[in-house]
Amino acid sequence: MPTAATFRDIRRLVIGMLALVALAIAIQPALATTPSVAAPDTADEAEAAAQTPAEGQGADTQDAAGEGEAAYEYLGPEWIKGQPTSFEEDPWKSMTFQDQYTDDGQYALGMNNYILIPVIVAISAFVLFLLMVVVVRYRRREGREPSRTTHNTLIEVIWTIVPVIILIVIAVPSITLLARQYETPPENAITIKATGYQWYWGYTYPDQGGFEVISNMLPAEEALSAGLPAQLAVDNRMVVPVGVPLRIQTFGADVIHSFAVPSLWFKLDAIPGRLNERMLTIQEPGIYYGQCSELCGARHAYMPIAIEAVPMDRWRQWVLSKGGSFSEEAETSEAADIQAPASAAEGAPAAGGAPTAADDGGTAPSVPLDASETEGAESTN
Ligand SMILES: [Cu+2]
Repeated sequence: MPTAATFRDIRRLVIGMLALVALAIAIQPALATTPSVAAPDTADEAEAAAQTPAEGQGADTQDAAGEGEAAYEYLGPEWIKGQPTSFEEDPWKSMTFQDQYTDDGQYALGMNNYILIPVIVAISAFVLFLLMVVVVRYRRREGREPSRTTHNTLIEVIWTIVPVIILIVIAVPSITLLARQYETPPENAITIKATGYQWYWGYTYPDQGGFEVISNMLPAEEALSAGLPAQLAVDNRMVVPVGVPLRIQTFGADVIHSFAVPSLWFKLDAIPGRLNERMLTIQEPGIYYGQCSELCGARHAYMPIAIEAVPMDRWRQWVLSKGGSFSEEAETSEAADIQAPASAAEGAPAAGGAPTAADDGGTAPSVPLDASETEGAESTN
């Protein structure tokens, strides 16, 4: 017979477990890791990236978008990495996630494969097993007295603790993933603004002169004859540098669209009057397909997304071929000036201080700037 004291013990146990869950949730932001890919160091990085050239680009690989653009050659169909798999092609792969080409995507896929699926399978199998035991063992039989057993402290403690442990095991990686997805792009991330229109995408590069590339779906015959997937191939891809942090901004020009690329673990709504932003770092050069994922009208199904990730030097070629420009050289030399101790000489404006204080040169403090102050000053520009 369970006593009142036993119930008090159980209650204390449950409260303790809840506190543990709360703690696990609270420490999550601290566990969120920083991106493994370093920020681009312009020249050096471009050189390094150039050493992994996009091989296998024959004359037959030019994209339908290539007309008239000298210098830049688009990646061919052999570079397609992010696209759905048909059941005929590979039944198993057609039912699960696409291969992932970002850190977040691999983390999320790992969580699905090694935590969620095993937990789901184990619980389902256990419940099925219990159900079968009950059905077989306690079926109605002649002359059988029903059991009148109630309360079993050990079992009650177990069925409290085990679910709590399962929840913690799920909560820790889950909230870590959430925190990773909210990570702010570094200051020197390359900004690309994806604007959803009814019914196509526009990609603006504000750091490279603000040119916009309009991207429309290719007609099926045209795509297939180029060896590209119908319904996904576009006339102008969103070309980005690989391996460096990108600041992807989304915006809706008319109605709500959603910029979604499954193989990059990226989905962000494009909303009129609101600029959404998320960091994206692509690990490998390649072509990654996605689609508008917010029902946006009659041709919603015909506004695919195609991202082409290439080494930095090739990306710069592409930007130039589109009439874009680079002010990075100017920016970096400016930054170098600010970081040089000489700039802290008397009369120099105090970086990070209020602009007004810096203006009246005489009163500006001549305290040498430390690195953190310099960074702060840059970020306010
Ligand atoms: Cu749309």
